[in-house]
Amino acid sequence: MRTSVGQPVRLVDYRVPDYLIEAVELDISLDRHATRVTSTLAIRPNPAGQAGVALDLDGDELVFVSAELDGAPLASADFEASASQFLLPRPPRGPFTLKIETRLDPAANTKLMGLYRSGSAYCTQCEAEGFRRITYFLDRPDVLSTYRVRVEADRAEAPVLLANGNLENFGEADDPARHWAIWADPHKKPCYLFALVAGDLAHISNSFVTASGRKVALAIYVEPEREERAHYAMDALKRSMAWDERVYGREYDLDVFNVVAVSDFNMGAMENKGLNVFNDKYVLASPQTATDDDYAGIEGVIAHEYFHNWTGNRVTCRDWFQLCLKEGLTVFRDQEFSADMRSAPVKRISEVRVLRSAQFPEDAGPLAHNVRPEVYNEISNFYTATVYQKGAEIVRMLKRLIGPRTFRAGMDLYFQRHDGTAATVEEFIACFAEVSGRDLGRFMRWYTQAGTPKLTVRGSYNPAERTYRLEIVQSIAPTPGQASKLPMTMPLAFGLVDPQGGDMPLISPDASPGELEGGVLELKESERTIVFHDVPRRPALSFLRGFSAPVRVEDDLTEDDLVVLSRRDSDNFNRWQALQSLATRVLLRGVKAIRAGRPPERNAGLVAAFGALIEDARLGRLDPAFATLAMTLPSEADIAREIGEDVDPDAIYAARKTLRGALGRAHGDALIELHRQLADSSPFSPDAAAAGRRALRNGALALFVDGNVIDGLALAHLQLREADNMTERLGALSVIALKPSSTREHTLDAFGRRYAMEPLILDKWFALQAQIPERETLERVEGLMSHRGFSMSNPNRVRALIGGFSANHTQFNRADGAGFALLEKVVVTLDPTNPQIAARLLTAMRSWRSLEDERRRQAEAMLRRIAAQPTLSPDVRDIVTRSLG
Ligand code: B3K
Ligand code: ZN
Repeated sequence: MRTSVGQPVRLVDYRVPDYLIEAVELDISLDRHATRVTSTLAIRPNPAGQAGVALDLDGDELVFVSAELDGAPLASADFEASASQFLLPRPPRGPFTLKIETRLDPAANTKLMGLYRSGSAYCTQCEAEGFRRITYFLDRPDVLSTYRVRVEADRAEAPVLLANGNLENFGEADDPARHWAIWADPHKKPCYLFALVAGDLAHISNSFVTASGRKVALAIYVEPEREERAHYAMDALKRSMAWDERVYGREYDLDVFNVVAVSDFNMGAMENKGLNVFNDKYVLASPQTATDDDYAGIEGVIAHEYFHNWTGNRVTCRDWFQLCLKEGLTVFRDQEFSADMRSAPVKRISEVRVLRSAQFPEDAGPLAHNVRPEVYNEISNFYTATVYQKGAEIVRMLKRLIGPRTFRAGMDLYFQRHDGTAATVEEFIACFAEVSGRDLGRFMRWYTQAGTPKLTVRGSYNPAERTYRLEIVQSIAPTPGQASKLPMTMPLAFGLVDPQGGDMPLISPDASPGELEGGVLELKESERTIVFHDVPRRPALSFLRGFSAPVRVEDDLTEDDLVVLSRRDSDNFNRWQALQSLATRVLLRGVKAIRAGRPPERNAGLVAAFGALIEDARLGRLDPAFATLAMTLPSEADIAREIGEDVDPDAIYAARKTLRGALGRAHGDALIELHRQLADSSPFSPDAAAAGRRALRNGALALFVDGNVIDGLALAHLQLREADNMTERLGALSVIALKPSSTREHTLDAFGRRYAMEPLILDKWFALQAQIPERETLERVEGLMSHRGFSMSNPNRVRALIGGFSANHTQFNRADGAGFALLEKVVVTLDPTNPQIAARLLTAMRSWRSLEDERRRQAEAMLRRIAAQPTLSPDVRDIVTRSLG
């Protein structure tokens, strides 16, 4: 499946490879500008492929040096080698050995794909198509090989030499200033899982004994002096290993497991076999440098990459269209892990917030695509919220539909049947169909139809008959290339909440036997009506408990129902949802009022609900982490998404600010008391309970400030001075930064100076300033681009400052287009050096069509200016073309 530039790759064109590469021997002699790579490939024709065709290996910006076939140099007439291809037009009919030498310049590799330099170390990133930037290869995930890798480097420059698998041998090179190590990976793997790291790195070590009694040596490598910050990641790794054994029966399968943290990385982390490479943001933590969210992020990403060892590595993907097979499934597994480690309802709410804020807009805009896409121009652009988060939701629904025991049986069958192979989504689903005896054909549509389904839900109570009638209709709006959609199977968890307390029994002749036992209805068609009997009084419908399907719901609940649910629902997710829905209604009316020149209403129900919430939190009747989320109003982007069209960000901002002000004023005393009560003098612990209390304390402070600016800012300064951890320090700094005051600039400067040598903390400082909802923010961001701590070549810095600015709803979407123009400048500047990050930044334009006229015009003009650039990377070209399409 070689991609010629500009040619889309299509799922229907998949063909098995014509050649297989059984074994790979790599000899890599590292040098900053002239690394020599000798690759010896044991190749044989694939009996299932076409016989006698040319061998066509992928390359990308490679410098060819020499080639040998079965030990003899190849004559120039017998092959073709260019930067992007090595072609053997007439390969031998049987097995043969091909040896190719290439030369690389890692120091000049700014794309951070292939072999590159990060700080003083060499490292690699191969997924999806980076291996071809190291050597010529069949760079596709269905070509699985064993690897033996000799790495050689200058001893002083790179005392540490790592690659995948187990360490086989090491020694001194002919040149005594250099040394080498040989790593061998016995497990067959696709080349995207290849990794090599070399440099002057420090490490911490530990060990894990597997369920069958094998001892695995664990190590985490970091920049020297950073070792102390790696212990939490190590702890998370050991918990992940134990969890995968306990919950999925999956053991680790090598003698060593190494993790390396690097500071220049295009993504979060990478699951290379036995040698995970991480963005240092997801490894390094200490109470002084990391927030509780950082700790949770580390736990989740460490688990995610570790879990890939089975879902991704042992069973990999046949082709990149199947990406969700490893990513959606592994996200689901890491979500379950974090839910087990922390509070499950809080975790679920956080997941749904991410899904709604990142995936729903993608699914509703021009970049919408199937969870399993059918065509792509640039695969790097498909590592999306749809593939990851919606992909995880599909697995979650599957588990709910067939039950946990059958789900586990299906997973066991999947591992047993596909271990050591490259699988497809169909093969995955077939395992569950087999163990459950169900036809999952309709369920498969979740993979093949883009767009978020909408459920219209109507409930009516008949007091004379004591019946409650529930009608559900599903519909999906057209998405690019898909005009009409078919109904999809989904589990709908629900309950009928008695306003006097408790759930009512679910009795209905319309349900299939056993269906209602777990309070889950299965929707299979576009409509379903069900009548419940013996319903003593009108219930409040608690629909889509636990967010059992990734859909939008349009219901007919009254605001009184929402208040009842927010207080009484046995499902914590829906208690949170009820308050969100109530606040959303109030905010939508507020936006309308503001646009019509009227003041927004003061909603007594919502004010009272917040009062009850704060009171419950103060009396310890609520999990603090849950109370924090319940107290968080829908974001500006959430409200924009609800409005859907003709969006005016300034009106949204004003409505939200007014409401927060009213809530902060109405409950000022209670908030200040809650804040005081949550002060914690015990030693710092990153555990979920302590983190929840800090989150609530920050939340109480922020809401208090919104209603009581002067007293609030004084309290924030006090918290900033007294804090002994980054969560409270940053919580205080945020409220100070987001409000104009005479002390703001001084406070921000002092923070920036204090952490001048801490890039990951500066990222927080960049992001925070980029989010200030004021007109001057644009100039501030431009100024920060020249800050000593900022670098356009570091993805974390760019994501913090520019990504942070694109999330600033009022300022990025400024009516004069200056916000879009800033993003344009960055995208065009970054594109030649790091196209992946440039393309990713540009996806901030994904909802441009929902803006009001003037802003929409400005957004379109910006996209057209980028599209008109004479040279663009395939990455940015793809995003801009689809965004305009
Ligand atoms: N599999 C990698 C992502 C690779 C992205 C390539 N553009 C990390 C992960 O999802 O675990
Ligand atoms: Zn992943």
